Amino acid sequence: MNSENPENPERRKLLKSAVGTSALALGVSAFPSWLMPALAQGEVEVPFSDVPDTFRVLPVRPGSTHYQDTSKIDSHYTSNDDFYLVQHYGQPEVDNASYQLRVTGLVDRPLTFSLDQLRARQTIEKDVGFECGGNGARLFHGLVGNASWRGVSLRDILMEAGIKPEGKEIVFFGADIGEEELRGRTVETAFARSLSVEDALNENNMLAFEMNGEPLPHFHGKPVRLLIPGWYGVANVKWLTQIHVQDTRYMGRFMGRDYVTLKREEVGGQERWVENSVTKMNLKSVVVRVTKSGADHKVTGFILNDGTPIRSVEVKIDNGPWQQAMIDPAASQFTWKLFQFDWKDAQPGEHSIVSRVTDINGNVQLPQDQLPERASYWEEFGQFPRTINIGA
Ligand SMILES: Nc1nc2c(c(=O)[nH]1)N[C@H]1C(S)=C(S)[C@@H](COP(=O)(O)O)O[C@H]1N2
Ligand SMILES: [Mo]
Repeated sequence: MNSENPENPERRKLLKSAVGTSALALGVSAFPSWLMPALAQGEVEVPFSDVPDTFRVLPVRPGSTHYQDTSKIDSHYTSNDDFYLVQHYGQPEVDNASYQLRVTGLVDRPLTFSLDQLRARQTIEKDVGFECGGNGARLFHGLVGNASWRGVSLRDILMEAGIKPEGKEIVFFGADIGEEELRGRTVETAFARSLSVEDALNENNMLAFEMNGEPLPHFHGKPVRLLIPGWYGVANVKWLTQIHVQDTRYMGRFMGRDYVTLKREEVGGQERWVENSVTKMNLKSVVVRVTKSGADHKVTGFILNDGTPIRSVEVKIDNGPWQQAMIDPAASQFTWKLFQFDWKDAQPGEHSIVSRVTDINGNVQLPQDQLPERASYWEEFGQFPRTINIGA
C-alpha cells in the first residue's frame, strides 16, 4: 500500500474519511497535509540507546513468532509480511476448496458455510490494529500491526442462526490443535476463545478473509479469521472453523489459564489478587522512532486502545513539560493511531523521551510504577520511557 504518494486515490479516500471521524476529537484541521513519509531527503533515523546490541528482528519463519522492528514504523498500514505473528499450536494449512465454517450448539438453525458462500455475502471493510496481550518493552512493543480487513459481519451470521434464549457464551474454534498436559493426561485441544453473547453481537466484529486487499495470508489464519476490533490479538481466532453457542462458560487454556492477568486490585474496598482473562485493549502509547533532518528531530509513536475516542497524546523530553503531539489523520476508531512530535532544539547528549495518551473520558496513561501491582506479564500498558543519544 502506497502511503507516500499523496496522489494515490486510495490514500485520498482514506484521508477524506478520516477527517469525519470523531475518534480524533482534537485539532485534526491543524495538520491537513500531515503524512508519514518514509525518510525524506536528508532525513536520518536516530537510533535509541536503550536497544541492546543483541536485539534482533528476524525475518518471518514458518511456525515462529514474528515482531516488527518498531523503529521502522512509518506508515498507517503494516504490510502483510511485517504484521506480527503469534500462534500457539503451529500454523495449520486449511484448504480453501474443502473449508467449512460451522455454527453449532444452542441455535435455531445450525449453519455451514463454504468459503465461496461466505465470500458471496455482503462484505464489510474495516481498518483495525491490535497487539498481542503479551506485547511489551522487551520487544519494544513489536507484537503489533495495523491493517485493512474485509469480511462478513459476525452479527449477521449469528442472527441468521438464531441464538436460543439459553445460549450464553459463544466459542470460536481454530483448526489448529495442540497437545496439553491436563490432570496428568495428554489431551488434544483446538485453540479457542469465547465471548459473551452481548460482546459477540457487537456490530464491529467480523469474519475476515482479506487483509490489506489480499486473501488472508496462511500465517494470519487463511482462509477466515475472527476479528474483534478493540480487543487484544488473542481474541482474533485464526483458521476459524467452528462457532459454538453454549449455556456455560468456556474454560479452555486461552480463556481460563493462559492470557490471564494477575494483578492486585480493590474489590469493593478490599485489596485482592484478581485474575482476569485478557479482553479489551488498555489505553496505551509508545514512542518508537526518532528521525533527524538538519537540526530538527521528529518523534513518532503509536496509540492503541479499545476504540474510545482519544483526547490527546503528549511527549515529554527529560524533565520538561508534557507537550502536545499530532495524531495521524489516517487513524480511525479501531486502528492504531500514529503520532508525531516536532522536537525543537534537541541538545547534544543523552535524553529520555516518553509519551502519554488521554482518552475523552479523562483516562490517562500512567507510569508503570503507578499501575496496580501485576504478577503476570500480560497487558503491559504503562508509560514506556526511551533513551536516545543526540550527537554533537
Ligand atoms: N487459531 C489460532 N488463533 C489465534 C492464535 C492461535 O494460536 N491460534 N493466537 C492468537 C494470538 S495470542 C494473537 S496475539 C493473534 C495474532 O494474530 P496475527 O498472528 O495475525 O498477528 O492471533 C490469535 N489467534
Ligand atoms: Mo497473543
